[in-house]
Amino acid sequence: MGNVTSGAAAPDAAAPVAVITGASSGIGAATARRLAAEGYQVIAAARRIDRLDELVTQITDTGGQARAVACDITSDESVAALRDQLPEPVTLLVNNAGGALGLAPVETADLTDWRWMYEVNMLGTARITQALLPALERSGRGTVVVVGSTAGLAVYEGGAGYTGAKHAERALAETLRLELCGRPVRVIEIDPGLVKTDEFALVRFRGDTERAAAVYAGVPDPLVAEDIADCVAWCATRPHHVNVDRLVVRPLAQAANHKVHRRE
Ligand code: 8X3
Repeated sequence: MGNVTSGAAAPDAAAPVAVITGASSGIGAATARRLAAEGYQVIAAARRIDRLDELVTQITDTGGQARAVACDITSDESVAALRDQLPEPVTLLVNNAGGALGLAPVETADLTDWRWMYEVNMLGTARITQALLPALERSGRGTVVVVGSTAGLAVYEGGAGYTGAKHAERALAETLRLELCGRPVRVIEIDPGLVKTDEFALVRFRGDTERAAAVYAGVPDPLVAEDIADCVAWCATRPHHVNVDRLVVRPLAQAANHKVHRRE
């Protein structure tokens, strides 16, 4: 897809550039707002340009710098078009785009769903990371953040497609860190547990609002998108020699993937 760019505050050339994928909602949008507040020149990337435009307006209205770029991370052409219009230096890439589809057991799961999850979580992250690595390295102080999931650390029934994709994404992040050792790009993995956002569960259950609501039912204070944005901002703003390899973050009510306290 050809990329559409819109919205811009007068750019402060000194501000470091942060590219955030999946920025049209949830964790991505919250991260865009937070990084803009931290002084980054935010490039908000996602497929839905109308949602990005709203986000950019919010950010610029509060004095931040942001630009929206329509980008589909499953497309080579779209990612190349994004790369070719980035100002430099690009110091931060937040790989947030991803998602889950379905919760069917291995016996009956639709492998088309699995293919989609591998495309958006693993290959999408790989594609844009490959494209932006030269610019990140040229900055002399690059950071790649991979927003993974606790689903990349353990498995659960019905989750093989998603946990498989998230395990793969974690392997990508770990491998990249090894390969870049000695070069000025750090790789940080943030693995959230239960985060209540508008879309994650709704997408997983294809718009079934009851099933989506049940994911969070009775859970006191699930994490929200801003909690993860806070983690991204904290990791990204450490001195560049400090590499937080992996941050696992869950709500207090979730001791492990399967161990969730719910009020009656
Ligand atoms: C979301 C966490 O537990 O729904 O990435 O797989 S879980």
